[in-house]
Amino acid sequence: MKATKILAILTIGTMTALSANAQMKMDDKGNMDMSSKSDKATHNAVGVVKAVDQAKGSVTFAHEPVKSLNWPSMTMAFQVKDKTLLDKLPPGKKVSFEFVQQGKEYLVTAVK
Ligand SMILES: [Cu+2]
Repeated sequence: MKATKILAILTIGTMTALSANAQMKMDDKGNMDMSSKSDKATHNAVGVVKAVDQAKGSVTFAHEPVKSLNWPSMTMAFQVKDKTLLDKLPPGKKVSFEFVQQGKEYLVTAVK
């Protein structure tokens, strides 16, 4: 039953991502290379670094809404794929970053 629920959530998430893409197409922003068709969708977000845990390799962001996941703005922790990414994440800095879902966690894969 749990799997069914997760599948439903994923389906809604995909639909949301597709409609977000359609809107972007109309806006002609040029950033259309979204991986909504892959299993491991990459999400883009903007957030302010609130805390960094070097030992755990995690970062807490106060992030803005994430359309591709239908998330409102919130403060939450992410794991980083590579601890060197933490060098780009001084507390207080506002960055845009990419992340993927990995099991129950969210993993930052790139910081811009
Ligand atoms: Cu969040």
